[in-house]
Amino acid sequence: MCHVEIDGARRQVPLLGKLFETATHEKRPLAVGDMIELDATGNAIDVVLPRTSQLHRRSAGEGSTRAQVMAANITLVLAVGSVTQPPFQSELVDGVLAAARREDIPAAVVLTKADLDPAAAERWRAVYQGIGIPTYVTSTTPGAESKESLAAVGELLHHNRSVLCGISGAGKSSLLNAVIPGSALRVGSLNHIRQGRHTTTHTELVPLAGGGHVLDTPGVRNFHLFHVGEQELQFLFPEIAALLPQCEYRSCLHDDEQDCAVRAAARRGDIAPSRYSSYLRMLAHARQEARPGTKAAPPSQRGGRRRPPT
Ligand SMILES: Nc1nc2c(ncn2[C@@H]2O[C@H](COP(=O)(O)OP(=O)(O)OP(=O)(O)O)[C@@H](O)[C@H]2O)c(=O)[nH]1
Ligand SMILES: [Mg+2]
Ligand SMILES: [Zn+2]
Repeated sequence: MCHVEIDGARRQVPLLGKLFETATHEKRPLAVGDMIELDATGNAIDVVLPRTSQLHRRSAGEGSTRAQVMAANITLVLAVGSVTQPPFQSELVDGVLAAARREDIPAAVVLTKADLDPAAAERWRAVYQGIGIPTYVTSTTPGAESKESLAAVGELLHHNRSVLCGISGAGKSSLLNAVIPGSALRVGSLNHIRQGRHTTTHTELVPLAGGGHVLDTPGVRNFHLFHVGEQELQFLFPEIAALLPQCEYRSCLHDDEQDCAVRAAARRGDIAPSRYSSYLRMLAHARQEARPGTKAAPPSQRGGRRRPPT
């Protein structure tokens, strides 16, 4: 059964069995945000229309080879992370940003709970603004609301079909409640969240009174890209992509190669340590996926030098 919106009204409609028969790499035939057509009886989903965009990751569970489409037909990805309680998880945020970039979907970062640690919020804001990602620092605590940034996030949501991605307890539902009057999504107690219980248990597409739609998702623990090639990954980090022409080896993957401009920039602090470490971890994942149980070839076997040694 799926909840669908038809001519502004919500209905529950079953999927026709044939939609499960076509073999794809996806775990489910339908994702939140999909546009559908009903069959002739008007009582079952017959066709899933082609998507304009999709945000997908490797489906959770060890050894899973299928993709989980978190959201379809979206125009904006918001990576949401609390600056503390729970601690900011840069690898997850960086994974979400890389996935959005891979699908050409504009993305922004929302740093929540700034009231609890304004200095940490400022540090992370600098990291993401530094690579050209619009970043919003928010607090929804009554009496300490960040009115301006909440208004800016609201404005963004009203012009998009957005999806919010972040770990459980990051404050996604609280954020939506604060920027969208009357949305009244359930907000969790941190005690429950610490015990591993999610407050939001399914992804819901919420139509906004002032225009736009937003997808509130249950928290994700990790965000592994689906089948990303180790050579592709570097292009999903804009600050790394910008330095590629300066690396000694054309096929440099920027981990243990000599004369690597990316490593040098990371050492100087021109690339944020958290971003570089996210890249290295994602690279390790990509390698493992490509060649389970093996280590990558050393740089000397990975293609020629870009320029003669000086
Ligand atoms: N201090 C402070 N606490 C916040 C803020 N935003 C949210 N919280 C608290 O953080 C907890 C989790 O908030 P939720 O909005 O339920 O988090 P969520 O990301 O929707 O969680 P899931 O639905 O489980 O994925 C609640 O106790 C909120 O009151 C904030 O800006 N400041
Ligand atoms: Mg929630
Ligand atoms: Zn390099």
